[in-house]
Amino acid sequence: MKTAFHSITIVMLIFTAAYTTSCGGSNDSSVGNFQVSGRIFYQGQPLEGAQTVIDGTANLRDTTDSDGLFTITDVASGDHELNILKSFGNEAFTERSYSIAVNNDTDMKTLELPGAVDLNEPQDVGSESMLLSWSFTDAQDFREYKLYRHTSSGLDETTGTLVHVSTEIDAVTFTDKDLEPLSEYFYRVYVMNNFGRLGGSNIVSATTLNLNVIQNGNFEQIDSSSGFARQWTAYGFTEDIVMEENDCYEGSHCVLYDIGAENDGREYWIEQTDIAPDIFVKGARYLLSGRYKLSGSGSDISFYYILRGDEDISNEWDNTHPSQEGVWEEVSFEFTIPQGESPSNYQLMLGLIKWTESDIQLWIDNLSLEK
Ligand SMILES: [Ca+2]
Repeated sequence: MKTAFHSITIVMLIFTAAYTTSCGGSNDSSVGNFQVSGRIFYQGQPLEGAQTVIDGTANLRDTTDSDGLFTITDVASGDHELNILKSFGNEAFTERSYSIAVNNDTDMKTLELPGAVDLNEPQDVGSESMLLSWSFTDAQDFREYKLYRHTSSGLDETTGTLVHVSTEIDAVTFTDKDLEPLSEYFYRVYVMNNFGRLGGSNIVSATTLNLNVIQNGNFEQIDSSSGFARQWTAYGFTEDIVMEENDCYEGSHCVLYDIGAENDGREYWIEQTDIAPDIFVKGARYLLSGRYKLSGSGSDISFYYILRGDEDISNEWDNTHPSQEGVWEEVSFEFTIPQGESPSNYQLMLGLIKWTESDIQLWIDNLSLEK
């Protein structure tokens, strides 16, 4: 990069030298007698519709024609900054600024704008992170990429939050972390040189996924020593709670309560402990849901759940009568995490009570607990 900076410094000095006058800079933008002209190229072609402006002054501006030509008149002698900017339909833009010194009509000849950077649609979108990537700039005076994030599409350097700076021209990916679940985020990358912006990308957005508080809620990960689903513990009449590989709702593992007639009135539980306390947002509403399938004549069962911190936070039960035996159905509960609770961890228990004296089989799969 040192070599590139060095050569750009020389280029800028040549520009300055070529247009510097002996009388030196007054930085006076008041009306003068000179004109500044040039021809602008983009990716090897004359660029139409580029806005050129001197010192940001309203009456010292022009837009390039179909041959890429511009002429700004009434320029006073002295040092000025010429800014060239081209906006594209997708909100991407490319720009470059030149320091110029004027003491007569000045033709800047051929000026090339760097290619606008394409920001790709976010990938690997999770509940709290997503991966951003963009195309390389072709600007030889590249200094850094600056990636900004915002919660709406009105995204620029002032409204956005700077989340990443990369000074390597080929370092064009970044995983943004610590995002909120179920939230939409917008991104834009700016390309900078030592003097300012060289362009801005299009704006992309994505919505983060729900945060599933439950680990291994689909029971697909099996502990090799116990043979039971990882993160889960069965208790109560554990000999009747087994892992099943056939006819699961999804994947090749689910939990089967295989209960004989003599077990009427007994309780069967699986639990997940050590749920990190910071995973819940206090005051937020959560949905606990899962799939179940019941067979046997016992259509009268109750699901229970208990969410426990230092003490029970929420518990409910649901008498379930599946509309059709042997068909997967959904069960769900909603609850709110109360304010003021600060347990060291949470514990979630899911239970079953059978009321009738009959053989039943109950499969459960795809448990989730989402904000
Ligand atoms: Ca499963």
